This record gives sequence, C-alpha cells and structure tokens, in this order.
Amino acid sequence: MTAPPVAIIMGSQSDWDTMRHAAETLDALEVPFDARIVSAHRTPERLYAFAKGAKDHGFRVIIAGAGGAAHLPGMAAALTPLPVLGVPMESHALRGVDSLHSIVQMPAGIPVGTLAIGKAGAINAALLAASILALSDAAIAGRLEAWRARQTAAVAEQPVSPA
Ligand code: RP5
Repeated sequence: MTAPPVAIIMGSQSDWDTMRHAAETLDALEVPFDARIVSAHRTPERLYAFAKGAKDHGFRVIIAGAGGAAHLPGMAAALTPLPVLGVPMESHALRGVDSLHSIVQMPAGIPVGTLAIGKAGAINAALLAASILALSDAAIAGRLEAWRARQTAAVAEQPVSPA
C-alpha cells in the first residue's frame, strides 16, 4: 500500500502535544499523513528503517519534531532524499533553544528546513509541506489558498478589550 504524502515523525510521545498542531493543520487542508514516534536515540533502528524506506513507501515530505539533543530531523535527512522539515520542541530546561540549535545547525550538504520553536513551527511545517505538494497538486494549492484567505479574513481591524 502506498504511504500518504506526508510523514510526521517525533522523538517521543511527549512531542505529540506540539506536533498534533501539524496534524490538525494537515487535516484542515485535507492532506493525508502518517504520524509516528521515531526516536533517534531510543529507537535508532526504527529511525534507520523508516528513513531509508520512506521514499519507496511513497512519502514525499517528512516533518520531524524533536527536543533537547534533537538529532531526529538531521539523521532522517541524512538517510533520505526527501525534503525534511524540522520542528524544535520547547524543552523544559532551555525553552527550546537547545532543540533549535540542534536542528538548525546542519553541516552543508544535508539540509533540514528548520521552523520556529513549538506550536508555530509545527503549524508552519504543515503549511510548508502542503506548499511543496501544491507545486504538483492543484487541489491542495486551492485548499491552501482558501486557508490563507480565511486566515486573512479572521484578522480584525481593531483590537477589543477582554470582557
Ligand atoms: C527527544 O527528547 C524527544 O524529541 C523529546 O522532545 C525529548 C524528551 O523526551 P521524553 O523524555 O519526554 O520522552 O528525543
């Protein structure tokens, strides 16, 4: 069976509270995805098998969220030719700066498209994944355009005070 176009992988169950925002955004855009826990450190063989097989299984974009010593996005990128979008988790100890630096500072030759720390990064990773797919899928392009138009329409011109 062919995989859906997007894989959302994360280093731990504890990352799901952030990564579910990527999933919800893809759901809103009607872009199918698989979400899996794949830890670079605790399940390295699962990471290897997933990333080596991802393209052949039919995935087209990988969104990878991890925190702390966040090696998952970079290792996945090292093992697959697919585009990898990295989402740094907002860690407790260093508020995600550790995650950000771990993901963003890739050596030349193995790129990871690194997003913002936390929820904003997860949402934007989903939007970027949809944008990549939209290059060759007019239906996704249309839904993305409509999503952006709804967002624009939802921004009030004037602020309101809380009741
Ligand atoms: C990383 O370690 C995970 O991506 C997670 O953000 C962090 C902490 O994991 P847990 O100890 O909460 O499972 O590998």
